[in-house]
Amino acid sequence: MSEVTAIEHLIMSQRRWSPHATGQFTSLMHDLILSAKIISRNVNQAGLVDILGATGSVNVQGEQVQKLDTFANNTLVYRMQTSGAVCAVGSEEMAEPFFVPENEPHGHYVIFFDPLDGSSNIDVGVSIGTIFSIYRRPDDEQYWLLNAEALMRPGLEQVAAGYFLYGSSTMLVYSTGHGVNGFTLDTGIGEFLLTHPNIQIPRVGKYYSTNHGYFNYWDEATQTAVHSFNRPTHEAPRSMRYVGSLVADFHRTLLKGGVYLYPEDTKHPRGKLRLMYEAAPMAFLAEQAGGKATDGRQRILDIVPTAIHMRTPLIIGSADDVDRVLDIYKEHGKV
Ligand code: AHM
Ligand code: MG
Repeated sequence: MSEVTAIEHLIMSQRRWSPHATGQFTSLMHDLILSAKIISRNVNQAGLVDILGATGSVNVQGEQVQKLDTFANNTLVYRMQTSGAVCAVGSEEMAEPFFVPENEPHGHYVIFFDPLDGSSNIDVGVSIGTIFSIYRRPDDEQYWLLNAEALMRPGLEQVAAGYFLYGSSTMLVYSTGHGVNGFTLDTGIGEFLLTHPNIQIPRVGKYYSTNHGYFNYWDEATQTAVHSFNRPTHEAPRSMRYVGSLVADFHRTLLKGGVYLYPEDTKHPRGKLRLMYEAAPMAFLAEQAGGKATDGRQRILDIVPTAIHMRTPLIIGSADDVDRVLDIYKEHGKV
């Protein structure tokens, strides 16, 4: 136990390396981690909701029971808003970003999150997660000029990104642009401990991951790309894994390698996933771990958002597997 590294210790020691650090990022991460611990506790009790009181009613403590995704959003927004480190917050659960009033404690960070990704999986006990993406407000930007448009920055400008996975254990995987580290929550001591230092995604993976049910909605290029994994001519077919929670599917892809595809299809002409709080943070992690992320035409991190809730196709994972999809797209004249 004496040799373990706790996340808060790591963040503090990294702060000492940066002479200009103001402590705002440390404060932001502290409040983000606290939010995730609170969400994780509630996710673990999700199955008890029926006996403790259904959504919308009052539980035995006399508290209003909220839907878990609303609860996760409220927890994160409140913690970020009061952290003193943040000037704006964008969330999948909010139509418009929230701007911390200038006369209240605020800092120069902007955070976007998907508070509870994969929430359709809650009722069936499957892993879900919280995804976050952090930007720094340019110092020369006038506070009163801050509006939704000013927040639409390409993913390559992220200063940090990551996710919390609420699975068989609760994990935090994040990067500040110097590689990717993974931490596991030790519930006994309430700390995230470094369990996966310097994660590197294998160049080629064991799995491919996509919603096969949409096969007939895909264009020929995507159908051919997927067939190259499950009906290859010169190698054994890959195993398919698809949970339907981006955090869980990406986490497996990051650790074991392979490719995750949520392409555009006739039902989702621009893809389903959201650029700013799903695709961009995962792309940041994938690249930091030596992998790739594309929408099929361009690098995800280069896309300049045109709307806070903009959707994008996503092909992400091992560099060689993503390249294989892009090569097939090129052969079909898609790129
Ligand atoms: P959500 O943010 O409403 O939970 O939706 C996003 C989820 C992703 O986690 C997952 O990869 C995808 O939707 C699954 O979609 P589908 O059911 O179409 O395969
Ligand atoms: Mg989501």
